[in-house]
Amino acid sequence: MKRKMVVSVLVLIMVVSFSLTTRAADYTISAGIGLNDKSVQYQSLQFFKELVETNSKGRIEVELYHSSQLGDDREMMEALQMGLQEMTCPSTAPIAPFVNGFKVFDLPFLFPSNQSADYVLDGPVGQQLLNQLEDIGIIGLAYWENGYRQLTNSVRVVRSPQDVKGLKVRTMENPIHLAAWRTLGANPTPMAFGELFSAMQQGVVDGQENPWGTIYLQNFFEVQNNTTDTGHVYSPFVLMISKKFWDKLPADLQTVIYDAAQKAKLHNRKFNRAMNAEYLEKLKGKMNVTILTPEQRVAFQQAVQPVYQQFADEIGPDLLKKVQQEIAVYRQWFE
Ligand code: TK8
Repeated sequence: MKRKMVVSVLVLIMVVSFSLTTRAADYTISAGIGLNDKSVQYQSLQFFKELVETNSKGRIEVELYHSSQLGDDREMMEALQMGLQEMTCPSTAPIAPFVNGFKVFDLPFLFPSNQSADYVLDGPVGQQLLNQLEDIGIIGLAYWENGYRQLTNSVRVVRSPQDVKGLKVRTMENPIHLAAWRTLGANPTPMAFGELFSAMQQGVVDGQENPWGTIYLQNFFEVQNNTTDTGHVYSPFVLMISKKFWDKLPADLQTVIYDAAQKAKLHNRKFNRAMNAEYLEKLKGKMNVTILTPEQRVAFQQAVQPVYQQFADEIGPDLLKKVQQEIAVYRQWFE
């Protein structure tokens, strides 16, 4: 009798633990990005996943997809709108065709530092733009960091706007980026990130622009031999989630996700900044790296200045002014 009881208790424990470990989560999040699994962005998503799965006590499961496995930035945003995919994290540039105000961040040489970008993005203007995503069926959770973009090309060393003339440069799918490169005399082509490597390899484009981490980790140096630290645009990422999915979640799980997004933002910015200088050093062994003097950078800045005039109305003069005022406040008090 006693022995029988021990056996049945053991069986019961086995059954319960089996059903606990195999029990599917209540909700599954598929999160996709364009960068590969070596990127800081992917590592930050892994941190996010761990927080969400732990803090939801397994009720939410997060599956990660890299290298445009689920589509490019625009396609993934459309999938979020339709509720076919739960999360993605595009640069703000491909968001601008969906929510106009995001164009403000595409203006060249807008943010003088990472910290001034944090100040604006985490402040009321940044939040107001995130809120506008709701109108297109998306919840904006947090700004992560892609970072300062640098030019690479396979034709010549670039030190001045003159050197850019005639270069076929791939840009993100964004009118201000196109206009800026046109103003410099380049021959820009918008293209999804997933097609970029082979386009460079096949000579469809001569060059592209992305942060050091992307240039290094995506092996762009294999098909590009020159790079210049133009730093012409600070590119934010937006971690976003489908509103269709969000609205189905109980409030406590929404809090778990929102909280993890903010903590992963800190992880993302910290490691992105820490790694940036290291990736630049590594590239020095693989490409001709040109570091501009302050005067040389000013030449680029002045050359693209007409883009501000050109797009002020489209962006909304009030929004632009507000962003510029916040940057000025940051510089006055924190630099
Ligand atoms: C990855 C993109 C990428 C961006 C680009 O999907 O397209 O050049 O900088 O990081 O978001």
